[in-house]
Amino acid sequence: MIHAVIFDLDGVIVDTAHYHFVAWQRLANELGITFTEKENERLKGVSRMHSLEIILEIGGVVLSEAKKEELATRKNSWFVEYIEAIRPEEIFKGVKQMLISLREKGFKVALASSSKNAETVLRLLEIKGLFDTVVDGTMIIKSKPDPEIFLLAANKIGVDPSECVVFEDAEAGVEAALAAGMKCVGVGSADQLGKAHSIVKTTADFPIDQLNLL
Ligand code: B16
Ligand code: MG
Repeated sequence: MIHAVIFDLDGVIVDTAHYHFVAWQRLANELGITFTEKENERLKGVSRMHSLEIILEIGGVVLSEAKKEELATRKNSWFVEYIEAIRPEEIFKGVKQMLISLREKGFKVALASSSKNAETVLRLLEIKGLFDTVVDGTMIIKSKPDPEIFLLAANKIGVDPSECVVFEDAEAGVEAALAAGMKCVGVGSADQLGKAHSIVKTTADFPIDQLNLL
């Protein structure tokens, strides 16, 4: 029996993935690295520093740890600037109602985002109160595809991993959910998310009365 639903944030609840891309591309441009939207797929769900390392690898650039810290901080300041304008209307269609319905039906609802900015985004979207627990990038050591973030979320709501369904838009996130022993609904295309138990175009396309059929 499924007792809990765990949501990723970027790309599942709101399109902050786009703001991440714009900020990373700005940094890549400064470094003389061509960074495309296709390559950006590799960054989804992974930590800030790991994202920077992927971009440097694409450009064949090697930098000191101190320089990498400086660049990651610069990218984050742009990202924070971009997301200041986020409004509740930007929540993907049907998702807010989905969160409300899940809790009405007795499911625990958790948020598990690799982002250290997740609290800010939830505040701007005015949906923090719809989650039983929020786990973000400030609370974990290993980011997705490691299962740590989902196992921590399950632990906090007191539900066994086998009774959780994860909604994820990133390949690394699907891998993390499966490694945690959870069911996973991929949000996006089968090319990247083929390992998920089910794939939908957008989060609210998944009928919640089918959670136990996954
Ligand atoms: P930050 P999610 C992830 O959020 C993003 O998908 C990923 O692209 C980003 O690098 C990561 O958060 C860290 O974000 O720099 O804000 O700490 O998809 O797990 O909600
Ligand atoms: Mg995501």
